[in-house]
Amino acid sequence: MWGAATSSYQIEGAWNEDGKGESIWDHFTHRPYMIDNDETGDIAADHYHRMPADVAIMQSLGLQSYRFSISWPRVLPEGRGQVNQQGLDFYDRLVDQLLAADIRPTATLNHWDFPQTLQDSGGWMDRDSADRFADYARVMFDRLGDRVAYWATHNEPWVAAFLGFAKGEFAPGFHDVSSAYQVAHHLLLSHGKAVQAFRDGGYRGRIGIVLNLSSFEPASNQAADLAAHSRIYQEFYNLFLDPIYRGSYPADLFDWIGSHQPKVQPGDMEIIHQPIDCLGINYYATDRISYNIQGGLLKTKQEPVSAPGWGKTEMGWGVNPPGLGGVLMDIKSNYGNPPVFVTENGTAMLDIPDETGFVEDWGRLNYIKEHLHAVYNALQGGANVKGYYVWSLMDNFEWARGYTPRFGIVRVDFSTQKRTLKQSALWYRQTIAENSILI
Ligand code: PNW
Repeated sequence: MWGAATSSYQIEGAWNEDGKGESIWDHFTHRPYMIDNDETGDIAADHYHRMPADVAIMQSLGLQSYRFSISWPRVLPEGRGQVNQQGLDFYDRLVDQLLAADIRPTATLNHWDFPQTLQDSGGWMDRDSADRFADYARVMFDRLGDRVAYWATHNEPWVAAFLGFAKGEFAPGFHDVSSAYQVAHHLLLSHGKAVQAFRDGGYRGRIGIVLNLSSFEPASNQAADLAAHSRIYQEFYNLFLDPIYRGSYPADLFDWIGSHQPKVQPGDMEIIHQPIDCLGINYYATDRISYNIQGGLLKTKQEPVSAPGWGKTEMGWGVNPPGLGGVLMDIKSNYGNPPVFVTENGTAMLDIPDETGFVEDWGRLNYIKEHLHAVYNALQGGANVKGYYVWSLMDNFEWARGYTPRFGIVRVDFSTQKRTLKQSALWYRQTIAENSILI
């Protein structure tokens, strides 16, 4: 299944229209110096007002599925209680337009734009957030559950917990590593409760979670580097995959972090350990891991790895297509070969438009092509890959980096909101049409 992905805060704009409540990303971006050039998602790609035209672009590309996310405070302005009918209607129309265009909707419930009202009373650090999330999930299942093909509870809980609560680079911008582990636990607990609600309601479609699974290589075969690699692997993989697939947290990592361990109540692990239908994997890059005395709680250093001939992207990330194959084979071997989707893969490279707005983005095109070869190889190796989504359908608000890094296969001129297909989009359209990786 060929697709493309976006997220609500990164494209919608209309941050305070039609009854929408404030999200932690609205709040964070409105504080000075939190984002490059003090940019915000107030308008973003104006998708909230241009949705029908954007779906027409998807249809022209021949997308078979579109992965979007739902803004929780657009639907529940206070995070709980009163439903904002206009917000709910927007997603209802989006789903209907997608189906009319023969595009399967894949909806993510939390791509980080959490309600500020709930943040003010403790947010994800508060255990109650898990029940609030399940209530919100139920509202969405009730309205869209008859038409959405795939649901994801959370997008990249590691990023939400650690960049949001330990490193402070993302909203809500806290610096407290203990909170990050507690938030990770509450995100998992809320995931389990939402899956339970989904099963109890007997809705159509399937449900899972999306994780950011980079590939990690130890810098050497010395014991200190191997142990450092193991800690990083446990933090990004086992911390989330083990509770879901095995019902336990990684013991070695928990010994290492000691007093930073989250509080877990009896019964929590059973709630988290629910069967899920599929796993979403976001893959961008590979990092080389070494032991480093100054490397934070885990005492590690991460350095980007690039395959021969590739430099670094606009994000400073390396490019290593075989890494994606490695991740897919890893999940196959260690977690019982579940159905997986590559729910994000793509790159920000310097785009230089011509006077019509067209971009010959051969670098991005080659990036996508080589990663598709890696997916193909993993399929040949028996990995259960069901689909691939390019990140991203269109240029958008790249979080703390604002509008400078552009990930789209469709260019957005943010001064006019004009959309122009890039070379990579033309190539992707043909690849989808022929169901084969074009050289
Ligand atoms: C993912 N990191 O985010 C997100 O799901 C997207 O919203 C985002 O636009 C995309 O990747 C590109 O960045 C990440 O620093 C952001 O490790 C940062 C990191 C990882 C993933």
